[in-house]
Amino acid sequence: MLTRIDHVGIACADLAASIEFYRRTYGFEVAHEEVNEEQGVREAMLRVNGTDDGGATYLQLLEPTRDDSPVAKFLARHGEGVHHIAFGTADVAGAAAGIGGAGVRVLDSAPRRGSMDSRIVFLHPKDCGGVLTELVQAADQGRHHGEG
Ligand code: MC0
Repeated sequence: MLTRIDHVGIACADLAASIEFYRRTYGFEVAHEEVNEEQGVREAMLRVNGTDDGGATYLQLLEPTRDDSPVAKFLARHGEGVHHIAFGTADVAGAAAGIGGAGVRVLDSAPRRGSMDSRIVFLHPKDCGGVLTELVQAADQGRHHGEG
């Protein structure tokens, strides 16, 4: 059902400075940048392996765009660091239904738009051993499964 690690989300206070750290220190380059107003983040996806066709693994650097956003709250409470882990699936709604049926709180009643037009659902960290967990269906995985 969950077939790979799609990305690790990392909360940062200054996106440009974090991008520069990952470039200078590890040689990772930005594959994609966008603002997601619904989630309150400005984000950069740094590809670690694979290609941008639904099979890659990324580091996702997240800077809050507003003070009441989840990432702003996380930074205020914990400081910079790992914010969530995201598992890739070909069927995010089905995976969420299965996991929710096992008693884990699913935070989104329907998939929302994530990075690069993916479809995403979050699971409550308190039901996942303290790890905010995201399920991701990449845009082209939907097409493979006839969902446009
Ligand atoms: C909060 N908690 C976390 C956490 N955020 N624990 C681990 N990892 C995190 N990231 C813990 C707090 O420490 C606290 O525990 C408890 O959860 C309640 O936290 P809170 O600060 O009072 O905040 P709530 O309850 O209002 O909201 C927490 C919740 C929320 C996880 C439900 O942040 C949420 O719905 N997150 C999902 C959306 C999201 O994070 N979006 C940003 C990334 P204690 O023990 O101290 O009480 S968007 C994204 O990543 C997209 C664009 C993408 O991937 O494509």
